[in-house]
This record gives sequence, C-alpha cells and structure tokens, in this order.
Amino acid sequence: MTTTDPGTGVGQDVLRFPPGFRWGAATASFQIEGATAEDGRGPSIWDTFAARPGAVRGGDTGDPACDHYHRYPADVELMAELGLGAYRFSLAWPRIQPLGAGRVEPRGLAFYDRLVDELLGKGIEPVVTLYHWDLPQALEDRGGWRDRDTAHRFAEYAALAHEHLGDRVRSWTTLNEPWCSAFLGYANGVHAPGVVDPKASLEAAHHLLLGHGLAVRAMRARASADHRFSIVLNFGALDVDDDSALDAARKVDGLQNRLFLDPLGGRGYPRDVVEDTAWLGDWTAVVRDGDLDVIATPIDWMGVNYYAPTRVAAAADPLVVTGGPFPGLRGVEFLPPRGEVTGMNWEIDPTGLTRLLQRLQRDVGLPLVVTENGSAFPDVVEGGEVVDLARTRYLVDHLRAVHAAIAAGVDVRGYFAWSLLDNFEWAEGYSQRFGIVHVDYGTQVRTVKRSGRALAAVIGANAVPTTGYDLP
Ligand code: IFM
Repeated sequence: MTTTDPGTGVGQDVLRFPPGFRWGAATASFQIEGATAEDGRGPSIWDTFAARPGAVRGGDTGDPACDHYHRYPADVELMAELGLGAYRFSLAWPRIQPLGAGRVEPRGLAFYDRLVDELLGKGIEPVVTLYHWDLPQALEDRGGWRDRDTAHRFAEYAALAHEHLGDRVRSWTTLNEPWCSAFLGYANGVHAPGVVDPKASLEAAHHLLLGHGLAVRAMRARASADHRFSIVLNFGALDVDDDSALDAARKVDGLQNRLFLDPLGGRGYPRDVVEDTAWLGDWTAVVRDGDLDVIATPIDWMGVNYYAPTRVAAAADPLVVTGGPFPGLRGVEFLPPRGEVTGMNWEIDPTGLTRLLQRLQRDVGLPLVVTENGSAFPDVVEGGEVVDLARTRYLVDHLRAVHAAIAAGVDVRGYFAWSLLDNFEWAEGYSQRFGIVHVDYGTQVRTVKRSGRALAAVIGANAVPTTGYDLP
C-alpha cells in the first residue's frame, strides 16, 4: 500500500487509505454549543454540575463554549474548507425534550434541522450521536441512569429525534462512551452528576446499555434500509511489563472493555467481572429477563474512541481497593505514563490504536470507525497562526497506526479527529485544547491550526506520508 504519488499533494511515499474512507471531525453538544438557556432548552446534569463550586476547573460552565449554536454556518463553512466528508456531532436531549420526557421543544429540533441542512448543502455527511452526556436534569432528579425508567425515556427521545431527522440523517449513534457516563458520573463522581456510589454505577452501566438496545429497536422499526446504527465506546489498550500484571490487566480490561463488548455481542456480562465486583453487592439484580437480548440488538458498525494506553501492575495487596472510576476494582496499580505525554498527561502510543483495532476486529466482527482520536496541548496564536507541531505529529502517527491496522486486514471505515474545535473539556473546563481549529473564547475567532491543515492535506490525498510530518 506504499506508493510514490506526486499527485497526492503530499509529495513523498504515502500510505493510501481505501477508496471511500470516511474523513471527519467530531464534537459534542454541551462542549461547543453554548446558549444553554436559549430557545426553551432545559437544564442538563452538566449545567448543574458545573455550577457546583470546585467541580469544574476555573469554575467554567457550558457558556459561552464555542457559541456554535449561533455560529454554526461559519463552522460548517470551515469544515468544508478542511475538506471534511463527515461531521460527527451530538444532539442535546434537553434542547429537544427540556424535561427529558413528554413535551417536545420545536425550537430545539429546528436548530438541528438548520445544522443538518447546512451540512448537506456543503456535501458533508451528518453523523448523529444521540447522547454525549448532557442528560436532562429532570431525569437525574428521578435517579438518572441509576433508574431503569431512563432507558425507556432515552428510547422515546431517540425515536422522536430519528423520526424528525431520519429523512436526512443516515448514520445514528446511540451513546458516546457509556463507560464515562456510568463510572465517571456515578462511581467516582468526577463528571456529572457527581455521584459516588460504585454499585449504582454498575447498575447505571446496565441501564445505559439497555437504553442503547431499546433505542436501536425503536429507530430501526421505522428506519429506511440505508440507515446505519452504532454505539461508540472508549477503549483502553492495556500495557503490562510482565506476566505478574496479567491478572491486573484482565480486571481492568473487564471493567473497561468487556463489560460493554460482551453484552453487546450477545455474550452477557463477563462472569469474571461479575465475580470481581460482587463484594459491592449484587448489581446484576437489576438485569431483567429479556434485557440481554435487547442489549444485543444487532448494530451496523462500532465507534472506537482511542487516546492513550493504560499501564497496569499488580498491587502488593490483591484485596486493596484501587479507587478511581473503576467500580469494585481491587489489587491493581495504575502506572504513570512513559515517554511523551499530552497536556492531559496521557501517554502517546499510536501502536496501542493498531493493537486495539486488531483486537476489535477479532472480538466484534463489525465494521469499525475511529470516532475520536486527538490530543490536548497548550497552543499559542502567533501572527494569526497556531503551529501545533506536537498535535500534528500525534495526528499523523495515529493515522499511520490506523493504516497499519487496515493493512493487517482490519475493516476500518473512517477516522474522525477529536475535535473540530477547542471546547469545554468537562471537569477540565476550557483549560485543555483538543481542537484542530483554535477558538478564542473571548472573541470567538477561529484559527485553523497547523494540525487542521495537515488533516486537510491527508483528506485531499486520501493518504498519509510514510515518514515525516512535512504537510502543508
Ligand atoms: O472531550 C472528550 C469527549 O467528550 C469524549 N471523549 C474524550 C474527549 C477527550 O477527553
């Protein structure tokens, strides 16, 4: 797959991606939209959480974010300039159903109508995520994802969003990273709603998966033949130094990856994870007859979010509670990152992405799409430019890693950079910049970074250079 192709614009040996490979960038509603009190939007758990002193760095909130709610035409224009073929974004449930159930807010739907129409007008495919963490607060007041009813409300919301936009949107994702919603939200509480209750977090994970399956069924029942349904998971690629860490890796892999992959694949919850977490109490009591069939409802592709590897070792005491977001985890030590890290202190290891994609090809057997991959670094705008060489290297190296997986036979259909724009990085507020486009939050001026131009060059060529980072 290595060819010299002066016509690519890359001007050197290149690794060519398959024809039709989908190139895009991703965002999420709460992270970019702003306008949190406009046009009838109801409060979400992130509005409530961000208002809690000390919950989000610097006291940052969902306003102004990137003011995308008002600036979407210019943002879509930018996407077109970058040559994006697809744009992955999420719908804010509280814009569409301010109370999470019942009454529908037409102005919320109208915003997504305008956005979708703008994208289609520029030939950019909309890839819609129904839930990227902004749960209507009214549902949290009744227990949120700890309450089974939320799964049913989610399916109703999915059906109505799909019914409204399904004439124009073919690609639908139910949940983004249910691991984060369940465990950062309810186990260690570093994300909204900020609950610390490890057993309940496992129950929340079940209700999220149930909501996913119910939503796919509800949408599929009315979908056109060309509609495609998916879920997006955040995977850990585990690294161990020697065999003494294998059991620690099994435990973390169980709670990070298999707890989601196994039931989605029709294998039920992994027995070892259920046993390892039993000391918290029997969370599987919330699993009712038929739930596992619902969760295993067939989907068409799986989204893969990858940022960094996870290094683990065995703790000296096998029963010591590890702490952190993994509910019930004992006897594991998380090791510090090695070598180069990003602004989030996440280790940079593109080979982890190749290994992960190969593993998923074996374990999932569905077409895969890299739905998020990216890096935060502290950027500076100088002379109207952002020369973000570290992010550019991260991007290009990870694209090579995706190419290596494809060359090894993995069915990867697309790549979405995280993120199109600098945005609200959850508990880190606006302190971490992941964008390939810089956003000045004071003036809302956008500046395409060097990494954004590099991605545009790769998209134009449908290829990445074999070596070096010398892209326009
Ligand atoms: O910003 C987040 C995104 O919302 C979900 N995946 C990880 C990104 C970086 O932390």
